[in-house]
Amino acid sequence: MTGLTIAETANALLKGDNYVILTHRRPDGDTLGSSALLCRGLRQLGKTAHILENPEITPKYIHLHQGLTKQTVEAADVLISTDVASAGMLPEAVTCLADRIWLRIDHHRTSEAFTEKELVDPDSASCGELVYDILVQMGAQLDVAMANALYTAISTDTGCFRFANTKPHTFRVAAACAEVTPDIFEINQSLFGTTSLPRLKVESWLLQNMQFLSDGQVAVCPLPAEVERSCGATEDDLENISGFPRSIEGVKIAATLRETADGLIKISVRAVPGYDAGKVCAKFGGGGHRGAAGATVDMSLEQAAEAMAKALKECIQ
Ligand SMILES: [Mn+2]
Repeated sequence: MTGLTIAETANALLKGDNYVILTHRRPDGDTLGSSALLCRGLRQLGKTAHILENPEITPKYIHLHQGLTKQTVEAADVLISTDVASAGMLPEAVTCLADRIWLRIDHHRTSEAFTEKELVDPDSASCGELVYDILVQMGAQLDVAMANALYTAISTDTGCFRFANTKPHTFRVAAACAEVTPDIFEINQSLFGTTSLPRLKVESWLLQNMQFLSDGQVAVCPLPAEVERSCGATEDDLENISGFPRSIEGVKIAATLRETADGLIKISVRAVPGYDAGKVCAKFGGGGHRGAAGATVDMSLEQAAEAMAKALKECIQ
């Protein structure tokens, strides 16, 4: 593995062609937005570029990839991943492609090198900002579609510029988007200004069933799949549901646990500055950022909730 600078990444991309971009499973605004930005930027510069179709993309974000995807990877394709911290984060059907990734662009702190080349900056709030810096270096110009994809990436990974990862650079890149697109208000309104009824029902259930520990500094929220179903909640409705317990006054670190379709438990931990969600999740074989991290465990929902309660209480002491 070679760690690249922005300039070296730009040069390497300018030399090559026939790019296919991979995104992560349970795709969020950052992996989808940064891949769309990269694909459009490469095309603007005369390259052949596609995004490999992600079967888990949700209706809320599907417009970002419209006209950019293809369904298979050919032998001559050069693979790039955006916002992918490990081979295990790739969608199940394409984990076999991990060995073929030529360049990984990412910002996960606990990530491990697994590709030929990588540009990883854990201080960057979003992967989208890194892709933007690379494209600027390559001579690309933001157009409206690129600005909308980029703004989606950075606003979702910063909780609309509220999380502790938000840097001066984040605002500068957001300003560059606002210079180009008339859609900032509309994107904010759709991503942050409205809440679906199923989401409110789930939040209300969580409020009545979550466990508060360590004098209310820790919250543990096991969310049975049956509750999600009965509330009529989709993945779009539940995006960032793990941020909900942490938003309660006094909570320093919180875990939300969901049952996956294959019988495992997906844990998401959110922490305020001074506490390390990534460290907690690493104990369970996962990882992520200080403020937001995750792990998947093979336990029952109750067992996993108990284990998390113990781990979170320890990290408060
Ligand atoms: Mn990200």
